[in-house]
Amino acid sequence: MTNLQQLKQWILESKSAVFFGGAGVSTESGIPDFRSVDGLYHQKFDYPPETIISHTFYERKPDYFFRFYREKMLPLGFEPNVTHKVLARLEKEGHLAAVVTQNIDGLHQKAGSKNVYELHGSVLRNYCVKCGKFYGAEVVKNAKGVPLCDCGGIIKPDVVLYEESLDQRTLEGAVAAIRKADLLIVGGTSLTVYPAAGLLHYYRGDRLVLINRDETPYDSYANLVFHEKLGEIFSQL
Ligand code: CNA
Repeated sequence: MTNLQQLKQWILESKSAVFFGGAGVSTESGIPDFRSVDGLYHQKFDYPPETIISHTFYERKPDYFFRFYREKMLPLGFEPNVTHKVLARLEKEGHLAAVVTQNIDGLHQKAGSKNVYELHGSVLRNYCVKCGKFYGAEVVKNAKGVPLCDCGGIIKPDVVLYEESLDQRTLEGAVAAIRKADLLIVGGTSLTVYPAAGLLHYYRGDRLVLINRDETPYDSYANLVFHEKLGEIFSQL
């Protein structure tokens, strides 16, 4: 049996699979990831991206933060690709219980997935830090400089910055789904950003599948490894 046949069989047999993904899930929609050669980390800025996307930097230089955020982190106008769509279908068919994602682009929901744990938040949700009023992404996109609420407070994207902690309820939901999973498919993530990458350790089963173009520190833990593009695998599922 080939690895692909094995994966297909495991999916068919599964009733509580979880897909755990990262930026590589959306590169085939045209959104660059952070660490590939053509990703964000290889472009030139005055500061490294980790510095700009940190809470300290956001507090100290909000105008610079929002300039970078608008230009590089606000993925609006993109469409789900085959991986997002097949995952939504597998949920409908009763094989997939949840998607746990490090992405902030909202494309899983756009593809139809219902049970999505967004570990790092979403650019589609934005709140005034003073009065809590909700704003969509367009207001942030179209603001000149720092986006401001009617009350004068800063409109902050509901995105987890470096130095900020993950939302506790989201984290607990993701952990519970992974604990219960009879199949865990991990894809499009370098598995280097913590605590997200550590969630893999909650999986108890022996059907851990890793689909990533580049090698990851967890390759040796997996029961099946594909060093291929997600689209190539998912278009065959
Ligand atoms: P990463 O560290 O950039 O790693 C991405 C991984 O995906 C790399 O190992 C690539 O080899 C792999 N990859 C890229 N394209 C494909 C593909 N088509 N098929 C298979 N593998 C592919 O990204 P992580 O998600 O691991 O890092 C976590 C960060 C990135 C999170 O905080 C995200 O919020 C953040 N991020 C999100 C987006 C988004 O929302 N679309 C975009 C860029 C960065």
